[in-house]
Amino acid sequence: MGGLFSYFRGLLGAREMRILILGLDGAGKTTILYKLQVGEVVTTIPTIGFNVEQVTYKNLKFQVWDLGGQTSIRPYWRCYYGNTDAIIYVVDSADRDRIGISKDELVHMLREEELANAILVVLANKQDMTGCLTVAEVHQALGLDALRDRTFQIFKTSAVRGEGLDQAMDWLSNALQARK
Ligand code: G3D
Ligand code: MG
Repeated sequence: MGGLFSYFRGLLGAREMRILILGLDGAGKTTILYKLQVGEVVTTIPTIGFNVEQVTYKNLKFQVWDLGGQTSIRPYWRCYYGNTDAIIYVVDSADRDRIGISKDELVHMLREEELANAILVVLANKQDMTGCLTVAEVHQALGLDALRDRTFQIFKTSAVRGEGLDQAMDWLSNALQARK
């Protein structure tokens, strides 16, 4: 069984679980996917400029795409929201210029009715880079204090070093099992 799925083995055989991995382009989503040794990643292109990376293992499905950019493709995202159990939101902590855009995209996403019950994991990624925002600063910049009625946790990670991913996936797995 692949690395990623070993975190979630307690959820195998349960109902289908769907997890979205989202964030601006360059945040580190694809790096995280491969770091977690997911096995085969299938990329589909439902419409121009909108790649979805998908990994499935038994009843667990992970889907990844980039937020930001063209607003014209937003309506297509909805096709992927349904029955989402969790969102892993990846932030480039070194990208001070776009942290505001990242916040806006997150807020926009969380307003979606179909995502109302999704657990949220925020990964303040690229913590290995000098001058990056601290996890507290990312928390603040994303306005996470304003979250209500949402099971969520933020973690500091360095995808390239493989740091912090264990803790985040363990927490998520436990949170998902708690509501299984
Ligand atoms: P995305 O899938 O969210 O668009 P990627 O992002 O996973 O493609 O990562 C974008 C770039 O950021 C990659 O560099 C990748 O190596 C780098 N990156 C991802 N995570 C980290 C991290 O934790 N620390 C640092 N320093 N870099 C990271 P390239 O050069 O290949 O574009
Ligand atoms: Mg990518």
